[in-house]
Amino acid sequence: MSLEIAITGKPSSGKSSFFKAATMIDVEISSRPFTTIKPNQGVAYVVTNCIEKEFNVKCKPNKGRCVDGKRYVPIKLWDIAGIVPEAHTGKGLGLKFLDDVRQASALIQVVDISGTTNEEGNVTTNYDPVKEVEFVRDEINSWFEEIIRRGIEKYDRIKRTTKIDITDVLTEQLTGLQTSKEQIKKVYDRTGIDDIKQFARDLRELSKPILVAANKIDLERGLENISRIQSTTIPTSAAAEIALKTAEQKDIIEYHENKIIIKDESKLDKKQIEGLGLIKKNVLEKFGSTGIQKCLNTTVFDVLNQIVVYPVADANKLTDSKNNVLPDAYLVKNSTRLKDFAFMIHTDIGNKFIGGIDAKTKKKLGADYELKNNDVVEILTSK
Ligand SMILES: Nc1nc2c(ncn2[C@@H]2O[C@H](COP(=O)(O)OP(=O)(O)OP(=O)(O)O)[C@@H](O)[C@H]2O)c(=O)[nH]1
Ligand SMILES: [Mg+2]
Repeated sequence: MSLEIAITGKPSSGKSSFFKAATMIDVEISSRPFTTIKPNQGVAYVVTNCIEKEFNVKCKPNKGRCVDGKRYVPIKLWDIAGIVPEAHTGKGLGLKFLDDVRQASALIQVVDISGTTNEEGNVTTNYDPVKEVEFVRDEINSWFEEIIRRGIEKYDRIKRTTKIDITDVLTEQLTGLQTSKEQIKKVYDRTGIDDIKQFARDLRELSKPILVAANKIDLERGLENISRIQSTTIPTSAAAEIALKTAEQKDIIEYHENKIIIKDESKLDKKQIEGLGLIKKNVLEKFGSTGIQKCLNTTVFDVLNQIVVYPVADANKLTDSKNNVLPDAYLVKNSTRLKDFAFMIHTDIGNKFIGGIDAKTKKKLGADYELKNNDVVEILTSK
């Protein structure tokens, strides 16, 4: 069970480019609106300092990898069709395809910050990206609203004959949307449900927060537009990230976060050298990075408040039963209870849970221990 994140946005904003930049899966990319119809899914990674350093050992990850002390923890990424204004009334491809991303815990909204495509994804000049940020968010809220509305209709139908709480009906209605009963209750207590629009907006914000990726920063006008966006925004150039990762795969350059070193200039023509120079000047030096990795990390660690926890079978040796060192790195919500974590690993481990051991202090931990970032824990079970 891995954490899922979905990429959304208007047509031609660069969603599939972002997806390719993050996963290096070769999906179709083109300036024609609605290039993507069927969703793409793949594995991307968040990067964190591996705990191996602290213990002075070398880890052997089961999933993902660890390079130079940086642990790549897998997440699932979705790339979906574009959203146009009034999609909730069926315009464009409508909102039906959003059902594919019900499992996503957060959304990355890719916005064309350069203003060179309009709300339908067609070429224009000076389109205002602020409008784009708002209309896509409104459409996603409308998607929630529609599902909630159906839940309320159901409640109205059954309330005369059955004694049932409206939040229970809504919890059932929203099953699979990554909305918990606690979240629904929280919004219900705070906002009430008389104004369904407001309720839908608040619940969406709580259960599927949106991070804005201000994409195409390599083009002019990007910078001035970013400053006008109100929500959490990270500048990105998906095109630059694809170019750099491709050159790295071909062994043409070394690429680390914000630095590139050309390894073999003889493999490049004049145009390619110029291209790399432009990426360096207009993206890396100006913004610090292409922003793709930053978007994934910020979504997981800041927006979703996740931490990394390493379960081991032996707190002294830091190994699993097959002697692999620090084999697993789990993403869980900060302060998850140890016993709940045991259930996340395996129902069996949860059922047989009797306690835990902190591998750093060797102290015993109880069921209610709240996990913190970089905890390494052995879970003790009854036979
Ligand atoms: N300059 C520049 N162009 C980009 C960037 N990202 C994407 N593009 C271009 O924008 C166009 C649309 O890119 P896609 O990734 O196909 O966009 P999309 O949002 O998936 O589009 P649909 O699937 O049609 O909704 C393509 O021509 C890309 O090359 C970027 O960071 N910089
Ligand atoms: Mg696409």
